[in-house]
Amino acid sequence: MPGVDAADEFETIERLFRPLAHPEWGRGLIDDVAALPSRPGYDLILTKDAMVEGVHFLPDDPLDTVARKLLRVNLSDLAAKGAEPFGYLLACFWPEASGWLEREAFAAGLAEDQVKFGVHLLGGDTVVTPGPASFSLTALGWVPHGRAVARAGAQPGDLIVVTGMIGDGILGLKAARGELGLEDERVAALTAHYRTPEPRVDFALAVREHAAAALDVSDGLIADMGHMASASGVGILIDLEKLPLSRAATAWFETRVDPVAALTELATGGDDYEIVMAVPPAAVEGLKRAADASHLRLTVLGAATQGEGVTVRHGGEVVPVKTTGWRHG
Ligand code: TPS
Repeated sequence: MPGVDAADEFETIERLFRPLAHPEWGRGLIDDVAALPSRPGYDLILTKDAMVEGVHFLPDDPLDTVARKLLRVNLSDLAAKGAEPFGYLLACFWPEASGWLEREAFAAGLAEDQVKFGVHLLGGDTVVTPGPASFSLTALGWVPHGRAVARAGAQPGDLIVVTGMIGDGILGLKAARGELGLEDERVAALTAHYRTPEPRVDFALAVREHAAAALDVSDGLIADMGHMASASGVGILIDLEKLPLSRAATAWFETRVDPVAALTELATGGDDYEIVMAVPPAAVEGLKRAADASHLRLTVLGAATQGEGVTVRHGGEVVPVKTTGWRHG
């Protein structure tokens, strides 16, 4: 729809986004700002992630899943910090040629996940661009004062623990691109994981109670562990054969001739949105109980050590890893 004018911006806000606004703080999206009361005893935790067509999602990814993923990757960041989400700000950069169908699908995706995760739209901006479709979202959450979990904080001797499965993000991207020769059912499961990953929102409290350091796995497990290691001033040693693989990832793995290369690919691909934590040994039992209660798998991959960087072993031998994760040019 070329030449989208100001009326469309206002109609987009009024018809599609106003129903998503926080009933009080969003001011019906008719003001220039949102206004929220401070919460005594809590810190406000904010995070922002952008998604650009061709970089973070594929041109034929449905717009409702693009919206849901945008919200979910931000909620994943909050969860890894131990924060409970309540709202978000949104900026949409619609291509000149985009029309109402895309905007309606996008808003419908947000509406669905707002209910699932208990968050509301607080405000934002809607513009038209000559470039690719792009979206940016800032998520907000609360943590009791001083309790936000940092990337720094890992100590030598802490165990390195990860939630869920690793590798479905990169395999999901391959599946969505039609590059995986697996059964349809597996391709569908992986594509769904790539398009709508599951942020560990319910696990935020456990992260805050038991982890010394944490972050979510977006760039790639090894790269993200590297971020934790450098922020904390420790080394991290992990055993690649401990990588938790879904049934679909296991099916893919069994087709590979070089197991070390295959596991390395999964541990560096990114888009997993699991939480990797450094956990003091005495806290591991408590964390496991919390994971059992939310039917979430936990895997101990290795430990923090003296030194620096991430050392990856397979069968006890050190594996050289050249590219540790996703990097924008
Ligand atoms: C079409 N990818 C892109 S950005 C990123 C990853 C793993 C890291 C997190 O982003 N190609 C397409 N879609 C994708 N999702 C990827 C590649 C993989 P950021 O560092 O911007 O937060």
